[in-house]
Amino acid sequence: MRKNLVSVIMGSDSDLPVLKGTIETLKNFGVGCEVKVLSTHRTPDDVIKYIKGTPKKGIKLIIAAAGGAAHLGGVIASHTILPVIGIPIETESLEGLDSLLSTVQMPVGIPVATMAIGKAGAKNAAIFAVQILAIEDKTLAKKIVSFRGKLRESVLSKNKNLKTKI
Ligand code: RP5
Repeated sequence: MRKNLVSVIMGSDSDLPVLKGTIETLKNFGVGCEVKVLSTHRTPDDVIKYIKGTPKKGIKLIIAAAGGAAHLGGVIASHTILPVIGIPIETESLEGLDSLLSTVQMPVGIPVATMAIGKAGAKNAAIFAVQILAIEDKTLAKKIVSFRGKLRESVLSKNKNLKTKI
């Protein structure tokens, strides 16, 4: 495992079951991450303090996950020039549409690269982070190419026994 290049921040530990997909995917690519629970609304000063310290630690990318009035990604993006990837967490009341809109609808100048709601978004956030790091890292680029190859094989293999299912 290399040094921590990615910071994974979630608004609450109740987000952890979804974020496990992010952490595990980064681990599978051999990318180390620092994981934090920090809330824009419940710990606003601590979010800013932590974010200000990330460049010194060698962090290159921030992944921010939050649900409901999900301001975490946007607030983080306003306090750093590191790229921020947002994961909208599914909610009971609005199924995560609230989280999606709060994360994605950023004003011009302060973007948050917003993924899909929930588990798919959580895994894609990690893959997207690896793809960004792969621009300058040939080993990671090879791993992404091999990952894509496996995806292809897994889809095509479904054709083998298709006749017995229809
Ligand atoms: C957000 O509020 C968190 O990201 C979480 O998705 C949601 C609910 O938090 P808890 O009330 O479960 O702590 O800030």
